[in-house]
Amino acid sequence: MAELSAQPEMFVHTPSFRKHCLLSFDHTPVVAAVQAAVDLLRPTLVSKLGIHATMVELAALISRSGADAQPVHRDVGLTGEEESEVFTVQLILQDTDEAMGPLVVEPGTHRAPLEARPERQIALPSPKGSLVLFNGRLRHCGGAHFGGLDRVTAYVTFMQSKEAGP
Ligand SMILES: O=C(O)CCC(=O)C(=O)O
Repeated sequence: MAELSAQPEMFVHTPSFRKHCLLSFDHTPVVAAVQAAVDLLRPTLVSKLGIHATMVELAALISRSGADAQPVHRDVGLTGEEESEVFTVQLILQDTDEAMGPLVVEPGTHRAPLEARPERQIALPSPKGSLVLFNGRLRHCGGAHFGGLDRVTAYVTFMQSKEAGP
């Protein structure tokens, strides 16, 4: 498989010990795995985003021992103004335990006003092959990587098309 080449730091929060790599056709096995994940989740994605949703990012994210937790953030809905719905499908490419800094989410915050204080955070350690689907308005972050193997995920993000509607 082609070597993954890191993108400029602007693509990832807290870039130290993290690499963000846009995926291309050179990365056939990963792209095929993401395609299979999307096929599986297609009914849900279509119900949330409509049939005309567009893919806005296809990438891999690698975090290494030493990576700090990212600031908790939303991918969209930052202003409180109405924005297109966005969903991300994350594919976990190897067994990921708590120490490897899995995705951390604040459940329900995709529906909460921006100023609301979240009630709880949960980390999502996951076995290889797991899929995580989340709303881009959800408050989340990559956790701190305290040691062990690199954590590698691939993900694809889709955005509702405003013109066509759901
Ligand atoms: O590490 C993760 O799973 C999430 C990463 C993330 O939210 C980001 O880089 O914006």
